[in-house]
Amino acid sequence: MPMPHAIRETFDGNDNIGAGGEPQQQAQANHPPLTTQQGIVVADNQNSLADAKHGATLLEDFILREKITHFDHERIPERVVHARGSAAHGYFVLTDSLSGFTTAKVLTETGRRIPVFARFSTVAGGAGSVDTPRDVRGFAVKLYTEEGNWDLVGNNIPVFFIQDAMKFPDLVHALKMEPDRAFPQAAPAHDTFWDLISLMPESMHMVMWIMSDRTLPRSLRMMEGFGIHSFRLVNAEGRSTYVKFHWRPALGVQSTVWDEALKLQAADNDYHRRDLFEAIEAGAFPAWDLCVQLFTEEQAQTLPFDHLDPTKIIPEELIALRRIGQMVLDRWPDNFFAETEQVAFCPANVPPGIDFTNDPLLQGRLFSYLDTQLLRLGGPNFAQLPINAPQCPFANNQRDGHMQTQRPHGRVAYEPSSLQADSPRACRATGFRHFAQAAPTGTKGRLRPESFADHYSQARMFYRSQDTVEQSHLASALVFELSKVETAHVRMAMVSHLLVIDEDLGKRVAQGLGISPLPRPAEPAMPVLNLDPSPATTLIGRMKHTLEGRCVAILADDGSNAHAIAKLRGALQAEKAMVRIVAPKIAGARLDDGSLLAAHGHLAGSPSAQFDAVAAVLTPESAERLCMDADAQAWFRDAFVHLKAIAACEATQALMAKAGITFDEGVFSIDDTDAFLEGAKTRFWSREPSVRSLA
Ligand code: HDD
Repeated sequence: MPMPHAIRETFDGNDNIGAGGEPQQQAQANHPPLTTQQGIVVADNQNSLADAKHGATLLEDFILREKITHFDHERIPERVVHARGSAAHGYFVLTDSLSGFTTAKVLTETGRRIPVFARFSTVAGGAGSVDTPRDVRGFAVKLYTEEGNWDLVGNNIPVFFIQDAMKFPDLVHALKMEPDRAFPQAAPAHDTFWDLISLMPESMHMVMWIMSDRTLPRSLRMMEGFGIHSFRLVNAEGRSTYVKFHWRPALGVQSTVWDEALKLQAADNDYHRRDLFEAIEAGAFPAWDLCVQLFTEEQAQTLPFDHLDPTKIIPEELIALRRIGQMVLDRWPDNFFAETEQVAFCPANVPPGIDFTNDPLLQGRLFSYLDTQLLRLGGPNFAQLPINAPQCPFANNQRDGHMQTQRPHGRVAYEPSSLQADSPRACRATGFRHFAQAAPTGTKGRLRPESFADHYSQARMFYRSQDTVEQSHLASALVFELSKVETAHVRMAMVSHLLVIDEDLGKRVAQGLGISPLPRPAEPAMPVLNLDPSPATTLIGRMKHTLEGRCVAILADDGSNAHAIAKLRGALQAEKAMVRIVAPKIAGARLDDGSLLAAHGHLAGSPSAQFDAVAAVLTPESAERLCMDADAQAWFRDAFVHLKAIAACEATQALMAKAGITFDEGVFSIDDTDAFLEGAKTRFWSREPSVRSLA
């Protein structure tokens, strides 16, 4: 009797597919022959070569050996930091020329599409770790300009932990899993991290940012990106202007709440990667504005801090952002390994007209990235990989090495030469010219400028700029993190720093940790300034009031009202929300008009943490049944405690009551579509004190 499926195994040799005929897909496709790496066509890709049935496998089987050897070598070392990442192709278009400031065509020639590849990453976790831990996100963009590759290798936070690259290995060793026990994975909440931080006051400003909701982005599409360091733009006359680069997401900034981020780790390890993939596949291409802060040496001298110190921002309120172009990501990579994994960024990759400053962190980075790629990608020819190769003509006299894929011709691999007319030559007119910076005078040594000594003023500015909800989140995050620290004196040391940043913050955290009496405040090297607040550093007030980019779930079951669902779905989609149907069974729901509504996810596997707002259209019978279901209760309860808008029909009220939901301004009747749509564009922060106690 034939098997019910199209594919049936056979056990007699060459062909493992057949069911009284090839499956249709097989028949229509035009498959190229499978070959070895040497181009030999393979006849049987299922069975090893043996000397008889039940016999020994023969060493002669070159096909088996090649296949397994290649497999054994498939992994390359993962990045020592930023190992977990997701990336996409796209383009950058300049809209406002900086021609007076730089010769770089990418920043002067408007209207051209420059191909880009952008990779977003977490820092601490391994390549197979989760997407939503509390962590800084890498924001690296490779622009394939016609004057060579420009890599803007930044983060979603505008400052860094340390002032000097010398400390980077210590920072990373302290941050990553502890070397004896190999945990925690992908999380800063442990002793070694906070031990180092508590002994390194220069990191206090960064600590404020990482304890804020910035490190819990709702989506990679809703994060800002920052080049962090001051770079230089250099114009045709050789004049330099300082520049800081900022990426601003078109969808606005948005973060999750901590409990939601934790639940997302359980619900979907790949939450951010999937979100980016699905958006691009759906044609909802994420976009970011490229903005610059431009300033002169004279302006820099008037700032109350040193802009060459990467633990400092220049508040937008002091030097405004100028929007100069937009990046759009519109194509998912064909192959994760070939592109996302093998892409090699390096802050030293800049086209003529962009140059570096003496920021000591930047200077160290200029060395580190090329060095790490040599190990990670196995030799000096990694720039020839398609994802890394420039998309402009390139030629030099570098030769040989592992995995050389080019076939340079001729006798000449040196310069100057007189033997070969087409050998490459340095070109003064268009070549990279380093900015002729006057060397500062002084004495050689392991030195740090006095102007780098203020570690607390901007930390205070950041904390005091946040609104009260954000301050509570930040204080609660510190309590959570430090509660995971087993060593009491490390907790104490951190509180003594916090008391300097802001006394109230220090007291809140001390109370949350049960520390009494308070430790003595740390002793800053210089007086802490009360800088003007910078509202641009906040998140909540700057969330964009839109459904675009957001995802709303509708819970339906057999018998649900087809009209109500269609009406709500249509209204949401008209405002560009992504709508996901959730049902108790993945086959979907048979609605009251007899139609089958296909489900995107089943209830137990689609927690509400994955959605920005939820709605339910149920029958009384279904609601009663779901009252006994813990997943259904959690679905509503979590949406409520994650401060999301909820719309429900009359029948669902009993289930909501069972889930402990009390009616407030964020809970709507399913009939009040307009109000729900407005609610789904935001979060109900006023609900928070009723659902969790914050520090
Ligand atoms: Fe770094 C990777 C961003 C300081 C050494 N870094 C890496 C990536 C990002 C950043 C986004 C991942 C790129 C990708 O997607 O492949 N790093 C930063 C920022 C820093 C910073 C914004 C401070 C402003 N990094 C920094 C220092 C050093 C490094 C001070 C060493 C002295 N970073 C590396 C590295 C990595 C890296 C070891 C690991 C993998 C790689 O380079 O390609 O070289």
